[in-house]
Amino acid sequence: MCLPLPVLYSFRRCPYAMRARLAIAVSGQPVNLREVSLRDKPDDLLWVSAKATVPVLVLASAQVIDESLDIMYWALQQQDPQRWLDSTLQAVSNELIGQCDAEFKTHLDHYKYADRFVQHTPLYYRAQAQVFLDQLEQRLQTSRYLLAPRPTLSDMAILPFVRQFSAVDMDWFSVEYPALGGWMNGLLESILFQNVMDRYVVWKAGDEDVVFPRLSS
Ligand SMILES: N[C@@H](CCC(=O)N[C@@H](CS)C(=O)NCC(=O)O)C(=O)O
Repeated sequence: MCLPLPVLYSFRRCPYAMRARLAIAVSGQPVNLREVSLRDKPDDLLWVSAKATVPVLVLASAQVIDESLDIMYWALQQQDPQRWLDSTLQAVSNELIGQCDAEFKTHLDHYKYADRFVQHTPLYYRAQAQVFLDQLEQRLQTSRYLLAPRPTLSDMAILPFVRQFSAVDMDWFSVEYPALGGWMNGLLESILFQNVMDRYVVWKAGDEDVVFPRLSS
């Protein structure tokens, strides 16, 4: 008997959901995707995860995984055809992703929504975020990807956040971060990234299941 597919509650533009979808897509493990409106979250999501952030993955066993990095690990543990997981890189990978999710994400939000954080100017917040980005730029001077000559977990976990940062002022970003910009654009142009940015209509209870990734893509 076939087990039902895991259910992924997702939001297309959320960087955490993007990283989860990247790992799910590369793993080849299909899921039923439920696109969520953050302003009107479905009860089914609130029931399985009281903290009600996306992404959330509900396995056939009813186990709930509600942290994006844990979803990435789960997917890659099913299958990791591009070897994103590399135990020799795990410590440095955790460190880099940890910095992204803590300090950098905070500075990024302040920079992106500077009109809501008027204690400082946008350029102040941008300079704070740059501490992390400078580190990435430096790594990419000597390595094609952040930790290896091929993409690994940290590239894919960090990419959606660099993308968000770059979009605030793309002209400035491209000049300031040539290596990081090249790295980002190469990954954004990949079929994999394009697949994870497919559009899904907002799910509501009773809707038919929609499989991610789409077979045609
Ligand atoms: N630590 C969580 C963070 C997820 C998160 O904050 N997602 C945002 C959307 S990008 C969210 O769901 N926010 C709740 C809301 O907007 O109501 C993870 O890594 O999955």
